[in-house]
Amino acid sequence: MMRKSVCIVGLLATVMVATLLLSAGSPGSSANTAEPASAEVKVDNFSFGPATLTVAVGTTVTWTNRDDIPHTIVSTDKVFKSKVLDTDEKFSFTFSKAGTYPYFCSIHPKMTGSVVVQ
Ligand SMILES: [Cu+2]
Repeated sequence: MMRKSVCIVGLLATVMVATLLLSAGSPGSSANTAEPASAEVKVDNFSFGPATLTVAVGTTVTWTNRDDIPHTIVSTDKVFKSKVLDTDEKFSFTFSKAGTYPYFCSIHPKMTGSVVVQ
């Protein structure tokens, strides 16, 4: 009796180890989907929305000009700089280092925003 139950426990343990090995071995897509790889900032009505965006390291941020006036996205610390974006034009930048990245519109310098990368 005792021997049989030990045997079942051993079998269960073997199955569990095998399952763990199988799930660890497959290059799962679930591991990297926990944090968003992209984020959006809308440029509209002379402002950035959200004005402060917090993202994880490695995130690509895309600004889209929803205004009917041209704007630019220029990093205060010269990390990135867009061309003049007309209506519905986009600019993307991938943040590979943690930090705070303030930016502004060079046409309307009172338009400011920042991206916090952590
Ligand atoms: Cu502007």
